[in-house]
Amino acid sequence: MGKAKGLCGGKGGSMHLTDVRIGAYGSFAIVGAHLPIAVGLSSPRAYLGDDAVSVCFFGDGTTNIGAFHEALNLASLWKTPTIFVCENNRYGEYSPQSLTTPIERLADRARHTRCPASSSTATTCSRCTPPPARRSSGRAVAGAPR
Ligand SMILES: Cc1ncc(C[n+]2csc(CCOP(=O)(O)OP(=O)(O)O)c2C)c(N)n1
Ligand SMILES: [Mg+2]
Repeated sequence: MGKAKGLCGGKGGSMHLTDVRIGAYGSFAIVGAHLPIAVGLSSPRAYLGDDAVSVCFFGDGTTNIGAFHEALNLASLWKTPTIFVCENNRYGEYSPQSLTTPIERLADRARHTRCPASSSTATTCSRCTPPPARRSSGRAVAGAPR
């Protein structure tokens, strides 16, 4: 059931959450479709000179989608302040990572584009040392050409 007072006025589910007033530019039913959009949205930030970054979240299965690799490629080439957060629950729908993905450590997928990447097994950011969100944010801002 959709909620009339919900984010999308009851017209979309969890894959269509958008509220541009708070900077939530969309989740989409096509796995990985939001990643190039996040890069595109963060691209002008580099020229505006502020410290804002785009943060996009996705799952382990999404790293097998072409849009993931395209997004990393452009983010690295243009040095956009984009943070890619992969939440690895080791499954894409019903398929375990071992049946769909030839590598174990998914952060390695960033290597071929030279995007700096790190992994953590902590389930809350405050337990990570050093906090990867803060470290990634610093990198993203530093990478942006001013
Ligand atoms: C292009 C595309 N292919 C297939 C699907 C069907 N689908 C929806 S969620 C999903 C699995 C996504 O797995 P993962 O990225 O690991 O995210 P998780 O749900 O585990 O957080 C799939 C294959 C889809 N929505 N879009
Ligand atoms: Mg998953």
